[in-house]
Amino acid sequence: MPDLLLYDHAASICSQMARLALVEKECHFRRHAIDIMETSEQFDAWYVALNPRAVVPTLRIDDEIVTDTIHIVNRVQALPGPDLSGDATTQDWLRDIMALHYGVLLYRRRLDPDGTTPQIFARGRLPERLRVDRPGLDDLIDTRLAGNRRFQALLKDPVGIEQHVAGTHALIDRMASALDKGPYLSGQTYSLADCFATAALARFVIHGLAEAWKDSALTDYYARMKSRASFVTAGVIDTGHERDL
Ligand SMILES: N[C@@H](CCC(=O)N[C@@H](CS)C(=O)NCC(=O)O)C(=O)O
Repeated sequence: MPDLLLYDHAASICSQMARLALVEKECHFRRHAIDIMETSEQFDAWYVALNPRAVVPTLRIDDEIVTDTIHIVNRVQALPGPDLSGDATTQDWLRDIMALHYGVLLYRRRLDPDGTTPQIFARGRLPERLRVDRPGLDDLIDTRLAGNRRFQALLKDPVGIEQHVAGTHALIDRMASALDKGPYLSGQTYSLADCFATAALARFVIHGLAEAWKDSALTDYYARMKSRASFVTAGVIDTGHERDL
């Protein structure tokens, strides 16, 4: 087995997906925590050299660097261990679960009674600080600032928010329907699709969306996913305050 090192952040949904894939693949791996919140270590030069988009997770496999969660879990699937490939729908599930805007689901609930979202404002200011603290990141910072402006504009648009929430409900319904065919999302055995679904459902629980599936097959499914040892070993989080995400 190669040497595996995952650069991740405990609460990040993408990191939880990658950890679930590694644990379910029965890989021994080490973790290097990247503080993406307080000290913004993802913008440190050494990390940007590994992951030019300055996001987590990143997987090092011996001397190979793999970025992007979908690439990471597919690369993990190619390692020796249980087959997590699922059926022909697996890659669609990975794409569609990843495509949801988890930030909208989080911030639409307005963290403060006065309607402000302090973390977003802080994150908006962060790139400006980085221009001074960590020079040489101008393109990355410009991209982040533009993304933050789009995000803040979206959060002021109730119709846009509603579209994202409706898209989430549609995906929840599709997951529930897929479970009519069998115990797992993609095929008759546990697969990468279940890694993504578990981390997403855990996040939906925190965002108050669990009501949406309470009468569906997802209730039993989520209980089964939670009872797998990987839920704890991979550090999947479905409790706590949104402010900590
Ligand atoms: N498409 C990327 C998205 C990764 C991503 O957005 N990661 C978040 C955590 S879930 C992150 O690192 N955020 C830090 C930041 O935006 O500065 C992937 O799949 O790896």
